[in-house]
Amino acid sequence: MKIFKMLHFKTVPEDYIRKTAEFAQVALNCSRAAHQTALRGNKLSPQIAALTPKVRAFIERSAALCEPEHVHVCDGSEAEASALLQLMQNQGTLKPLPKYDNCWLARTDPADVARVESRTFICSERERDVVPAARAGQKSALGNYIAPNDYDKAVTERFPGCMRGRTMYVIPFSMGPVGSPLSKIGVEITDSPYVVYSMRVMTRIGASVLEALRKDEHFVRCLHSVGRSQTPGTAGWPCDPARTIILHRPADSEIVSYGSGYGGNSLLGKKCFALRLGSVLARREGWLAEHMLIVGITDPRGRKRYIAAAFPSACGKTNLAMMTPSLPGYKVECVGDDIAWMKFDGDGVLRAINPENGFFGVAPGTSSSTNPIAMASVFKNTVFTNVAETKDGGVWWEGMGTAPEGLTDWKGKQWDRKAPAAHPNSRFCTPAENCPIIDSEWESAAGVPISAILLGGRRPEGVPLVVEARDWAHGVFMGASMRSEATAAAEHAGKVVMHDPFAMRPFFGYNFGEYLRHWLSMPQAGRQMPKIFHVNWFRKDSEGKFLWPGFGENSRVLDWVLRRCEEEDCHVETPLGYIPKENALNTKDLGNINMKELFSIPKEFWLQEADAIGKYFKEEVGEDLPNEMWDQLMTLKKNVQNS
Ligand code: OXD
Ligand code: MN
Repeated sequence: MKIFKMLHFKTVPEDYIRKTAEFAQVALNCSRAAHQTALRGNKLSPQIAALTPKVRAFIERSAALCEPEHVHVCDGSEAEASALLQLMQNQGTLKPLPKYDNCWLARTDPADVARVESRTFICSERERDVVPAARAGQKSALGNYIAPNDYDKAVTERFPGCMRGRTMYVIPFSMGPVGSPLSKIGVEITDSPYVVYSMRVMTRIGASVLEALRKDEHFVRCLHSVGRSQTPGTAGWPCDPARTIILHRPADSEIVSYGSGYGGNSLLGKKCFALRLGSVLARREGWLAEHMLIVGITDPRGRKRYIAAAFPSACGKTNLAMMTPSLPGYKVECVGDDIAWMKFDGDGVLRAINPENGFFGVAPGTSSSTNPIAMASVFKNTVFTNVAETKDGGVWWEGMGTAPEGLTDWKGKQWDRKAPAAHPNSRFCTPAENCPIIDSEWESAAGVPISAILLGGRRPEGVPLVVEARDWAHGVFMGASMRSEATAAAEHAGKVVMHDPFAMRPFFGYNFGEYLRHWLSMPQAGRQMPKIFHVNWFRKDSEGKFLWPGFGENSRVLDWVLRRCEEEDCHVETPLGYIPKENALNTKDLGNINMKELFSIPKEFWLQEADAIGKYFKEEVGEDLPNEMWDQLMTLKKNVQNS
């Protein structure tokens, strides 16, 4: 086996931050001569020598495969961050946004702008581990399967020598507060300084994680390369879109990603680890890894409860996570905006942590009226990607207000107003600690107690504002039958309504039928089961106008949810589940709301919906679908027919 190349700068010189590019280069890359000397003497820097054997072996194998020029183990220090920023400015990946405090703008290659679901695969010995029975040997909407041989082939076709001439960064990271019993550790190897910098924001990285690894050696191996660019002119944003692939092998706790530098394709802690591998770990260990935000809500009497909520991307998840309630006396505090890891504790309480450390939020649509809290969070220590740039070194995106003159669009051209100035999936990457309403318990090692779970989607037609599930199994059925209009976060086009069970469709790490079985197994003696609700902020009237104002007014729905958690008798039964009793939803001072239409349950629509759900279950899941789900569907049909 080829000897791996490894070097590390041990202590950061005093003038590290002040020095320029040249210094950053030396600091991060070490000189070739020193490199050779170290190899000859077979000397490892103390930091590398101190790594656990498993981490060293991972670095060694990755370096032998990718043949980087240099290896740098990230310590998470401020000096390291400054050096990365300097390096990225030199390479043309980032530019400063002088209008704000330590904010940066990246423009990706226009071919590398979203998650590529069609190139995202899960590997296992048996296809059935990943793909439900109904789709055996075919393409599945619920998980792309790749066989071990093809997995290995995909790696060997892409990775050998892919980091030649580049630095290989090693990022030890923790998903969740370091040391929490609910947290997990990963090590991401990447050749992208943008990824390193973003991982600093989105996860906890560095020395404390290495320390934790000394106690428990298990970690998820994440290997990432932007690839050897085939496209000319992509120096600032190297990528290989034609050959992009994102691979997961849950049985080996391994993620391998090639060709894309953006978002969930490259920040491997997020969707790849926290959801795809996370869901497999959760099933194995008896907990839940979900695509859910977590918020704490305090009512006017000072009673506080936490809820988790699953919505597909771009359904206002970050807005709900940072809501400014319009109802007097209510307070919302944010624990997380995207992912929840939840486990029942010894007292039978479902406890949740946010495994992330930052927000990777969709910029367009965020404004001081839709999400003032996000706007108060993002203008410090933030990396913006693919937003438009203003003349005075600021940012702009659609939905932020009137476009100022002289905008540069996300492609770096003067904006001609013919297409959006900011890419619809442009993002801010912001530390969670910037959020003025971050919950005091957001880093609690024990997690926060969850009283209710909300499920939702963007449903312009037929689906009431809020419906409470009759019981847990009914709630699981609601999750299994979730649908929503497609979003810009992935490569789907148009506004089609897609099935997106539990908002997890692109993120299941294993057979969806088994996932449902896992959810159904949650109620056990002594456990306090959260109530489950389905919400839809997006219902429209016959003229295409929203029936509900949304945003801060959604606190009115949360108020009803909390009152239901207190077992208040403020509900009535419908064919779909419980909805608020007449006048039970607080609409005071809201003006003219057509409550009748907002809560109507059109018979024809629901018979069709039930058919569509049945078709989906049959064609996508088949015999792997738990019988309870068929029973629930029958109940729905019967209820609607009899209504
Ligand atoms: C996200 C997504 O980026 O769900 O959070 O796509
Ligand atoms: Mn998400």
